[in-house]
Amino acid sequence: MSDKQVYDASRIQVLEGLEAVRKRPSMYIGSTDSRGLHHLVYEVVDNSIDEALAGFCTRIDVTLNPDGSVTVLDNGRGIPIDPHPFHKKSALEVVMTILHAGGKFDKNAYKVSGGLHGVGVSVVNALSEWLEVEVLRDGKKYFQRYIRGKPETDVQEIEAAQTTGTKTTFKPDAKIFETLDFDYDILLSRLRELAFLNRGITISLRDLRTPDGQTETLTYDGGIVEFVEYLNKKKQPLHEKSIYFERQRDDMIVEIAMQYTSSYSENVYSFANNINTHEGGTHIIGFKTALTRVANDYIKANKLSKEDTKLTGDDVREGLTAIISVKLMEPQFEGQTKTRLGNSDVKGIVDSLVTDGLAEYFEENPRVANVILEKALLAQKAREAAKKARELTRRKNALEVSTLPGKLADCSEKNPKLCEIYIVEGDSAGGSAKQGRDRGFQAILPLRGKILNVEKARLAKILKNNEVISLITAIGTGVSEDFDLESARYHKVIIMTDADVDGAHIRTLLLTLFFRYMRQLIDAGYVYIAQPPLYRIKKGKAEHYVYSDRELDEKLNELGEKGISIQRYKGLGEMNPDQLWETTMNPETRTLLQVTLDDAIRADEIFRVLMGDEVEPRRNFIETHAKEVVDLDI
Ligand code: 0RA
Repeated sequence: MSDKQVYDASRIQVLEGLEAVRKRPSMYIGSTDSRGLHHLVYEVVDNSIDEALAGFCTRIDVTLNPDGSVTVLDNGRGIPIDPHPFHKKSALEVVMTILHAGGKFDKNAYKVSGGLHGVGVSVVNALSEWLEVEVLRDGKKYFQRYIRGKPETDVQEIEAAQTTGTKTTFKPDAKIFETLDFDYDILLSRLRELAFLNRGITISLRDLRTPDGQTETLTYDGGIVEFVEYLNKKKQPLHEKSIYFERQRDDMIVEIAMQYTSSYSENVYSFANNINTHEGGTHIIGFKTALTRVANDYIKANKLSKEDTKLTGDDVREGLTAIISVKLMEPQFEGQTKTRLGNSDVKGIVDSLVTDGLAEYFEENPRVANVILEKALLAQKAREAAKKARELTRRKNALEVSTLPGKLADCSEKNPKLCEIYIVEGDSAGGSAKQGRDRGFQAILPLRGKILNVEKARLAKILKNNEVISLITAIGTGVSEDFDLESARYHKVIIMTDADVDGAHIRTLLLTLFFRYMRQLIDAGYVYIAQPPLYRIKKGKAEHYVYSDRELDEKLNELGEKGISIQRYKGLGEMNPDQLWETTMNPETRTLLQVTLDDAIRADEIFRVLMGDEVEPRRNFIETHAKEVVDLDI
């Protein structure tokens, strides 16, 4: 893009004030739920990360304040405060109050933010009840405060300063957001990701809402090499050091770190400009193509297999943990969730980097090469064995509906877009659900007992489990390489389990199965968790259902405590069919939680810790996250 175009584009956007952002916040930050709320922090931090990538900032401190505001402090050059040539106001004010004005002054800045984020800090300002910014520059401290995006005064020079930097504090607007509650763990995992992806930068998170001011400081001099080792912390690596390649070409930097473990799953994550490209893209394609080719070439050249074997990509990636991180000037983000990298030149660059780098690594480390490729050859044999088992669960054509599981109470509607399936734990809850449902579009599949833990077994074994077979057959898509989203028989797959230990366990088992073998189902937004009520409150003839202990307290306060009866639901089976319909299944009144892969790594960690072999990390995890997972059988 030429400078002229940049100038014109920003002129057009000036017409659109911050009012537009307040009118349609979701257009700018995706949503106004918890996700959107956290997005505000990422947006501000991204600007400091850009300053770090430009080589001027080494430290970013994020603080959660007791009043619900958040402070982001960096030691960069400070946002310029001089008058902006076009707007005739302080550059700082322009950045803070005009849409898409961020970073336009400095043509030389290595500005990589984009895609999901990169909407600009003015969006954060517009969606904040108030925002205060302090800039340290040229030996002075400057200050400006805004209310819902509007400056209270001009930029003020308040005192002398020795250092440089930018400090932004904002309080998200309760008129915009459904929740104002920042989650320490969600922020920590994103900040940790950023610290891994941008080696050497120090990022801290401090929570002043807690009495002890919980703090974490993250610096990873090893960058994504440490990231891979962190992800493999609870696994058994097949080689001690992770393999690392890096290449810089023109304006692009490509980095790859990889390490094999004894596990059966694949954990390959890709990033473009620090954004997790869940949907993949040209960098991932380049990586996978090269990896498979190098592996097959090595097997052939070194006669590791008697037969004329050809490993597939899945074989070569079994047990692989890898991070592919690219940084480039004009990323093209495509796909449903704008998380697929589209830049076509990236593929070849990544391919040649992996081809050269890995071939050389294998030559220099023949013992490691052998261990890795032996595992891939085993995976290939297992895959052949799984093929037969899988064919049994593959979707049959419409005439063969008799192959659907006997326990499935299907719906009459044939258009998958309109169909829902409730996966229900146990026969008694299944019975209530069958009676309570709208059989027009709601199907019920009761599961008996626990499904198999997919984290501990290869696919061949998993596909012998009856509960898993019923589930996969009912959903219709198949699994793994055979997965076909178009064949989904329902566009809502709803997990409905009890609000107790067993329920939490079954839910996690199901999510693990989806995550590992039907991930596109989650990507497509088809997977949901039903929210049954915890209590029923009766006062006179009026009935109220509440979904949490906090809500119970609020409701009791509201109603006054006289003449009230409270029923606690221990399981779905205790509700009669009408109640179950009204509280949990009726689209008019129910709440469904959509399962997203917003943070696949976080999900993966939870799955791994909760489902893997090692008891110790699982116990630790449960102790620190007791409120989220309740408990599981350890
Ligand atoms: C453009 C130019 C310059 C600094 C920045 C942007 C900048 C922006 C942010 C946002 C958060 N922290 C930041 N730090 C710096 C400075 C150009 C110059 O000094 O010549």
